[in-house]
Amino acid sequence: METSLIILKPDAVQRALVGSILSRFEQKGLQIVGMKLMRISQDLAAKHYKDHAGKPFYAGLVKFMTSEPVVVLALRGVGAIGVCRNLMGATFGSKAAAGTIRGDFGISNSFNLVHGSDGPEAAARELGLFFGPGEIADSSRAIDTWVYDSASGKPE
Ligand code: IDP
Ligand code: MG
Repeated sequence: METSLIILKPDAVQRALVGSILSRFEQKGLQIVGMKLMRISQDLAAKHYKDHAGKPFYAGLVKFMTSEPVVVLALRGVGAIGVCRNLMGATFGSKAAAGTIRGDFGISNSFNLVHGSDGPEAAARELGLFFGPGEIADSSRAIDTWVYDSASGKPE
């Protein structure tokens, strides 16, 4: 089981696409184990996007991400980090494949609706930035007996 940090960016909230985008993740079988609406501070944006500091789009990215509230999610599932990236699609809305969140809901390259951790190390770091102790639920879901094949003793 993996947990990924997902952000429904300010454009997703302003365009009233929170429900539609969240449905994509839920319908796939991912479990919501953390969720909150929040305004990202300058400091938090800088920490979250530290690897992009100095890039031409960095200032605009921080301005965008701090401009209006976002919905922050912790999503759990088998291979959740890669599964989420596949559901999101390529970075640029104009290039993202049809059927993906970015491909279906947007066309902008910077206002691309959703952030998702890009690997286990990033996920651990980002979950720690956005969720405090006790804010991520450790509960099992009734439906998981049908979402996964658990005949071997572990979900597959
Ligand atoms: P990702 O969100 O698909 O992981 P990253 O390369 O990590 O893509 O970039 C972080 C965010 O910065 C993107 O989601 C997008 O909002 C923005 N961004 C990335 N590259 C560009 C660019 O070339 N122009 C404008 N915005 C960009
Ligand atoms: Mg990234």
